[in-house]
Amino acid sequence: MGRLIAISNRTAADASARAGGLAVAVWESLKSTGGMWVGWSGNISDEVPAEPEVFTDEGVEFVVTDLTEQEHDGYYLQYANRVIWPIFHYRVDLAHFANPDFSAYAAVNARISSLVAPRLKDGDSVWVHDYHFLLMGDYLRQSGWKGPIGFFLHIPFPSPEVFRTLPEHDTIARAMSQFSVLGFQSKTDRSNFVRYLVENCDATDEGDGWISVFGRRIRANAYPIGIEADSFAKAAMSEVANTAASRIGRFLGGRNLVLGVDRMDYSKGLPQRFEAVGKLFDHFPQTRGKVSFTQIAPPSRSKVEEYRDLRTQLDGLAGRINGDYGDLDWIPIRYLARSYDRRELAGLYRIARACLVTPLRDGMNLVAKEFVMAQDPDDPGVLILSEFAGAAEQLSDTLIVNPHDTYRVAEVLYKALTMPLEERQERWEKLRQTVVDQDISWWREKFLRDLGVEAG
Ligand code: GDG
Repeated sequence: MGRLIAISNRTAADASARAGGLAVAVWESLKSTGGMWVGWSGNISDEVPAEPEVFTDEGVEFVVTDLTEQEHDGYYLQYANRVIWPIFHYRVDLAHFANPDFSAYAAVNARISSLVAPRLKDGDSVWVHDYHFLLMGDYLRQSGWKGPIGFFLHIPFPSPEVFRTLPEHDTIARAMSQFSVLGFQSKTDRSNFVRYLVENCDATDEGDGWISVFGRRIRANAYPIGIEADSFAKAAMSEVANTAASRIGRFLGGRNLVLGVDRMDYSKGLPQRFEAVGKLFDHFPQTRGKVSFTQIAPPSRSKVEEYRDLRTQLDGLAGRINGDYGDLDWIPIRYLARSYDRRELAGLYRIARACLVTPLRDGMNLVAKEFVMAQDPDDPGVLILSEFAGAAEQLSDTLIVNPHDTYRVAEVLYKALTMPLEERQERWEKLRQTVVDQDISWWREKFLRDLGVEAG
């Protein structure tokens, strides 16, 4: 059996990073094949290191390298996070184009490829992750590697019209065509990619996932990522979860909890969500003093200006809504810009009456699936999910909203808060079944089977 070689921006070289979800899934496959994991060490050094750091843990070889300040800025902070991220999330208005950043992005892809290529052996399969390494297939092919290279995109792939706003769309699409199997989160993302190839690269969609393009036959499919469903359900009943639930319970004093949990990112639709909650209190005055909205939003990418601006905007919005509607004994919006233990989150999900998962665009959105698994079967809460999250394709039995239509979101939230128990249970049972059936192992096995890897 050949080895599986994973390439991702950050590896789980540190055992604490193997705690959840994706990292566990990749780690298990690497362990079972005696594989290798290659990526950035997370450190910055003054010069490009002559050699990567190489070490083995539980039979898995790690090959990690520091980046220079210039590489980190151009490849990671600028091109990956200020060009690809906004464009792939349909925020062309937030993209900052600068040719030197693309050069830095390409150079880091080439450098990581040069660490992988000499270590590959016949029978190995490569699995590249995410938008940091869109060019990796091309560099590995240039080095002479003819074996399988899988690629999984965790974020959306935009419509061809939006993808074409990326100055380097042509180079990127050509490079992506060098992968053997391309995995997308949803059918929509897959069809956007294929439509681009058909319109711009004279590709043919042969059906059953096969595409012929640039004289090659590649596969492109939707592989919606899942969660460790059973383990999350257990986490929601742990001691730590119970303690978190009773702490927030004391604050709520019998009021209904509406919850949001998101990295603080402009793709997550937080300002629109806050507006929608304000509209709930405005148009449904009977909810005033009876409902409390809590948003957990750990800050992320705070070195990037757009993320700092978002923080300022949310601070203002929460203050305004609390000022307008709050009372001596009631805080309408609680916004906590910090992170909590996974089990504490599970406890909060469990006692929430409704969860607002309303991104403007999202590859999948795992919070939606975690919320489902954490519910109490005797009294499940209601998930309100954006139609623009990849998860909406699988979780269509829940309440689906357009997050831009904030008045409608407020109405749907009211419907969720007043939904009879029987309807809540019926909807939840269907959602639960989907999340359990299509969990993280299902996702990994489906992808690796198509790549031709037999990994446990
Ligand atoms: C990308 C794509 C895709 C959140 N706050 C805390 C915390 N979290 C955890 C959640 C969840 C995860 O972070 C967020 O997952 P998402 O799926 O919502 O989003 P991204 O980070 O944007 O991830 C996304 C994903 O990749 C996987 O392919 O679904 O579309 O954008 O697990 O629970 N975890 C802890 N404390 C917090 O305060 N411990």
